Amino acid sequence: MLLPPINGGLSGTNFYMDTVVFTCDVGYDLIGDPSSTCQADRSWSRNVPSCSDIDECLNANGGCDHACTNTAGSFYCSCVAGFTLNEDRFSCDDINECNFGNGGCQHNCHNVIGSFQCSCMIGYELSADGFACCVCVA
Ligand SMILES: [Ca+2]
Repeated sequence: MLLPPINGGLSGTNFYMDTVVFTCDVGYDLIGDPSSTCQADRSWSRNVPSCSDIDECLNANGGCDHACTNTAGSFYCSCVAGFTLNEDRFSCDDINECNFGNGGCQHNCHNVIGSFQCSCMIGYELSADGFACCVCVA
């Protein structure tokens, strides 16, 4: 009896004139002949095909907003810094850092797409760390 290709399967029996049909798992392309027939001399008419991983990222970036990473049998999307992957696993939304501990800003936090900025109340100056506010020393 033939063995199925790696990452695939087969159906059928190995009696004379029987045809075995090969399939590949989701995320794999079948390379070769999809079926083989048992012949009178007990050999098979075709070689077992192989199952090759589909690089989903090559086609329209896999549908990902930002980064697409191909994996064996699948792929996944990820987002650049400052963005979070939505529940649809494809699209990326800006993270409003100001909603989390005021973004670490001592006074005011301003969300911008992909980032955020701190600012200080009148009479204060933003310190070099970009978060703390200090009294202006002229
Ligand atoms: Ca893949």
